[in-house]
Amino acid sequence: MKRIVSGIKPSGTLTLGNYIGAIKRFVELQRSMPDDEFYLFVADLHAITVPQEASLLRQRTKEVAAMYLAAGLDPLRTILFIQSEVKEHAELGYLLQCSTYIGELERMTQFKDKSKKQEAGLSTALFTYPVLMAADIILYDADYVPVGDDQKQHLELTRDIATRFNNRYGDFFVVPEPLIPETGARIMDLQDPEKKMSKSDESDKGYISLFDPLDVIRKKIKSAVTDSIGIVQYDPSSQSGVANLMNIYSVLTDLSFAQIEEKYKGLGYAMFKSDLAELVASEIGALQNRYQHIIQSGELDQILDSGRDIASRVAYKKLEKCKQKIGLGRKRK
Ligand code: ATP
Ligand code: LTN
Repeated sequence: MKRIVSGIKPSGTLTLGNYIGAIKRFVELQRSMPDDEFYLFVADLHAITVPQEASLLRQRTKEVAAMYLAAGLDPLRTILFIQSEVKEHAELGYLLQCSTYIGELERMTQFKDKSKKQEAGLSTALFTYPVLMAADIILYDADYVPVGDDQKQHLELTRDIATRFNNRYGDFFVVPEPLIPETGARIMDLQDPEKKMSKSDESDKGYISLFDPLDVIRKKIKSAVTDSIGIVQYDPSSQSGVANLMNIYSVLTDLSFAQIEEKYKGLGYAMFKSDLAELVASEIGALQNRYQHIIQSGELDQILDSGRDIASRVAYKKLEKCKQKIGLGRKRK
């Protein structure tokens, strides 16, 4: 039996990028791997690496959990929990910092990008964040970690940290493999297709929120930046905007790029965008309906309580053994 672990930060509204790159994928994996175990958490400790308003953070934490379920995650087969409710994550994060080099963290492109945007008041935790992410994963001996393309480097670091620990203290952590989808691993900003669609972007025109009204979603797709070539074809180097829309189209319909090209041959962008707008609106519309049902049902708290209890038991055992390996505390008899 394999174990699959992943998380999403409640740091802003969930976007179509999160849905396609992570949430939808997770649900598909759950369907295609019926004998395996799924741990999924809301990474609230990661969200506070940048300032968050307390009541909003609490609200978003629940939103993310409910959205996972709305996307079709089976609560009976998923250990769904909130990261900060399992205190072992933070504790293992500290222990792993002792096996991580400053130079490794300085090389993380996400940190470099985020610190460029904000000069003053950068938190230490934003810098050490990938170590906490490593802890989130190896605490559960994850075999696979489904993530978007932007997390690849963090996963490589996780593998290095786990391997280093194993070399130093003897085989102890499973070294995890990333699972990055072939299509949809990096959905780009609709207004600037050179940039990743991001929930923490200042302008909301470039991203589609899973909570946007459906007519706003349609409008955003229709006004997405394209080019003057006018042919629906997959060529990310000269038609990055169209390539991005084709990615979204392909993930939502399962059509290949060649099939999409064929379908819109001689038809131009207006028809293609209009069809895509309907596809996205209908997918998100269904998601929003299920979300409303879940948020109102009161079931969510029970699911999160039970997730927390199961995850805590597993995490406690692993962490105790880890501390023994390192030589912390008194020896267990
Ligand atoms: P931020 O943009 O604020 O850094 P984020 O959305 O990247 O936040 P998370 O919420 O932690 O950060 O991301 C959750 C998951 O969604 C990760 O697996 C990430 O790789 C994936 N993801 C995020 N943005 C995209 C995107 N534009 N395309 C595909 N996958 C994405
Ligand atoms: N760092 C990720 C979110 C995240 C995560 C994890 C993903 C935190 N812990 C563990 C997979 C496994 C992000 O910013 N997208």
